[in-house]
Amino acid sequence: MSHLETDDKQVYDLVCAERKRQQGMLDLIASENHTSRAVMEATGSVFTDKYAEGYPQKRYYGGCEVVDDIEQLCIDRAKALFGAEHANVQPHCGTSANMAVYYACLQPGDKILGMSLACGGHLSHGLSVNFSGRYYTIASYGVDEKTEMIDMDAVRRQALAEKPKLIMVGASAYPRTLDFAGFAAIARECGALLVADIAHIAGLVATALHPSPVPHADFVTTTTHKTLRGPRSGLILCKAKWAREIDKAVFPGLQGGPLEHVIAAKAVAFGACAKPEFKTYCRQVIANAKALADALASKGWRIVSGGTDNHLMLVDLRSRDEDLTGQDAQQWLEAAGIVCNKNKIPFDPRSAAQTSGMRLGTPALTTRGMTEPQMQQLAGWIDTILAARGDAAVIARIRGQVSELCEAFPIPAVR
Ligand code: DSN
Repeated sequence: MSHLETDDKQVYDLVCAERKRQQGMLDLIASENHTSRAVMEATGSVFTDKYAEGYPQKRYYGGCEVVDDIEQLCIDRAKALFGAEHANVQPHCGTSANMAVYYACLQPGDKILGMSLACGGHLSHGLSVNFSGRYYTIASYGVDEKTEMIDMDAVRRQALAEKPKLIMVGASAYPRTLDFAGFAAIARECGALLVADIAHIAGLVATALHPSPVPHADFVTTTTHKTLRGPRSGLILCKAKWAREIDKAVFPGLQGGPLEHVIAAKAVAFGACAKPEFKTYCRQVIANAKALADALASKGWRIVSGGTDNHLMLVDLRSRDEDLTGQDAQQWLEAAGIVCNKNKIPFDPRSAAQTSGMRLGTPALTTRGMTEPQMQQLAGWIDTILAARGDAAVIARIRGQVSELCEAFPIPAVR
């Protein structure tokens, strides 16, 4: 980054500081990952200069012959990766992908049945302060109080009673396999459209390590920067019959010029996801999550729903210490170089600012090459820090060990 260093030392120094922070800490935020140098190079490419409102071969600007090729390549790779009939690669993020789907097939006031944020859903699935809760009528399903898993019979009963126009399946903090075929049957029975938001599990879906919603759902939305390990962005897949409506909803409905540099980077990521080594990576993501969950459980930390089927877990902090909040846990672990996020657990009596849980995910650590032995080590450190209630000497000792582990497993940006 010699040009950045010469032209704007202040920004250069901040980029270096962030790279150093990422390299020196263990990222257990379930929605984050470390991209390859190739993805970063595409993101930082000359495509950032180009206006390309419209779609390949139908643009409102001249000079689009090369962006047409890159966007078409990205579309083709997305369709092939997921076996989808149509792909729109222009949404800037997962929320804008969901917004475009609603815009394409709903009228303001129509009813959406989605998973509540309190039980693991997402803001854009109907939270009152989000656009989704403001412009649509929302009904929410949660998880069963005993199993902490989605009860498909309860969802069916609710769907038949609420008669939503659209059912949303997908979550930000749900550690179990989603029954897309079951949701599709419910949607058919009550005459609703089905949207699957696979933002968290897209990599696992692309590698057939989680059942795919593509054959079942009218629309599939995702981010591209979590388990897919691409740039920070979004994607919509849909049946061919919805292609025109979706494309119109994204542009000119909700967005202007697409970010062709990010689309180029998505093409790189989708290309990488189609390689056998990506499936090996995703297998290890799941194996690491299981190893970490098992190791924490063996130390007496209750894992919500009793375990994990995917890349993340929720830890009920009350199981070892009634007074321990997610806020405290996040702060103490971060001081030791372990970054995660506080998270409400189902039926949590505490607020979202405090929480009784923390969410841990393994995509980023697995990208660094970590496997089960490192997960055991990590569980030990987490247990020790939380048991010591953030004791400064304990944190300082473990911070040193975390730094050594980080050095042994560099992030792609410093390899
Ligand atoms: N905010 C993201 C997460 O952390 O799960 C979801 O979009």
